Amino acid sequence: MNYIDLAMKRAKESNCESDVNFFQALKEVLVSIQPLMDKHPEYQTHNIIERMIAPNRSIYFKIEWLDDHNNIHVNNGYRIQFNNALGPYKGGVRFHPSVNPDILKFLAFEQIFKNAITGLHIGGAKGGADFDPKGKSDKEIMKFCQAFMTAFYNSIGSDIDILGGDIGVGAREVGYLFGQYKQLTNTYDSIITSKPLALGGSLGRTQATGYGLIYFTQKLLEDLDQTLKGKICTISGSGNVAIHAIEKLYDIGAVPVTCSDSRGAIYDRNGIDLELLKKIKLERRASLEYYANEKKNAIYVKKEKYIGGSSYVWDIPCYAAFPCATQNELGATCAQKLIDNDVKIIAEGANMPTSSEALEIFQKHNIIFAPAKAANAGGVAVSVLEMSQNSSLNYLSFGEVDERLKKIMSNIYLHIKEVCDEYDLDMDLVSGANILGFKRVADAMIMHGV
Ligand code: NDP
Ligand code: 2IT
Repeated sequence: MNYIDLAMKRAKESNCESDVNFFQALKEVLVSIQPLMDKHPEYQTHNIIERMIAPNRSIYFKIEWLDDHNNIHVNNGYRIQFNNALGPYKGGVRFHPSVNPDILKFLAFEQIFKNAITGLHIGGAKGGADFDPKGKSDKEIMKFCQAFMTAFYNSIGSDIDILGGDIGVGAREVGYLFGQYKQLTNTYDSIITSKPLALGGSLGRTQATGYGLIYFTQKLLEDLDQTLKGKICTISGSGNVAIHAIEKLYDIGAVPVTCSDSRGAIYDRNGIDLELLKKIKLERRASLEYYANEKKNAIYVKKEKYIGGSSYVWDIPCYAAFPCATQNELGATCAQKLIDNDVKIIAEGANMPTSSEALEIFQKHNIIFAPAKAANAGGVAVSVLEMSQNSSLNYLSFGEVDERLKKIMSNIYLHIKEVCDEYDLDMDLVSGANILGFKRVADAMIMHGV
């Protein structure tokens, strides 16, 4: 049995297989690094796979908090500090009822390679809680964030582990988390990014993931003598990533026609009304149903009406599709529909939004596929710019951050392409990204010694 098969077998035996999301992410990485392993037997000598696929530390904690009616609630909190070979742990925090150890383990595992691919010196981590921010008052959000931070603040630090935003955690939550850390430690230590500007946040961080996704896609298409200009694009989600991807698509002359949330999807054939979308999702934190109430030409389809459980977003013919909501939102049926409608490129804004079966279908049809690890790395990259501004006290303008983001996304593409050329992978950017990220972390682990 070869080394990779053996590592998979051991992972299964240690119950990884029941962590379905983690096992999916793990399998994708391990399958694609075979050419790297063939070329570098030293990774087997150093037993790198087995060492890399187990988290360094997993912290599980209880969060007790009081709602506005003085009822006491208990939630589960987690921080998975997966790998710090390249630098301090770094990764977002997710507040969503679906959060569990499996989901955070897959997110932290993906984060290791994404962070490595940026070329910046950060390790990989992820955290969160099974808390549902929907319907909570501002005071309840504050109370929850304070309790979350109190439960594990002594496990983080600006050169140990730096938190960030993710689903359900934006500038408001980051502000409360940071405030509580300051209160508990009497420091202004930069232990979290995506901070509000007034608390030392970076200009351009809010936009970075969505903008970076489009910069990456443009760079890749440029290489193929193609462009997004004038093209119909479909986007899922309507949060931070989706909204800023839509904004950048308009900037470059593309036509984004869909968005979605956890309750339904919108198709607006003339292009999504971005101002209205921002008003509904960012100001009112309301359902997309209001979009259709205000724009009579738009079609709103409730989730219960999706055919075969496949989001209505993927029924719409498009040149490029950008899944920007959540993991495994784009399954085999959606993939087949996109192909039947002649899609040319898929670029992942969310983390692992494409199921394994859907990815296989895209690969079989030679659809250009930009994996999340590369395509959505602009967010964490600008988080590192935020950390650097906090420590140097030298703050950048929006234009400076945006220029650096463009450069980072372009370099990510060029480095992945170099790996693809070196290993004869043509445009298999999934394998290229996995090999690039894995190699950087593996080399650092060897240098650290056992
Ligand atoms: P937000 O909380 O801002 O938005 C999430 C969006 O996805 C909302 O529209 C939400 O709907 C929708 N959504 C969430 N869960 C589900 C679900 N189970 N089914 C359908 N829709 C769902 O999060 P972000 O935009 O920040 O994150 C989106 C994705 O991008 C995630 O995968 C995240 O890990 C990834 N990502 C985020 C980065 C960042 O910088 N923020 C960086 C890199 C990746 P509703 O409004 O109804 O809740
Ligand atoms: O998945 C991700 O890269 C993020 N949620 C951003 C993490 C960060 O630390 O900015």
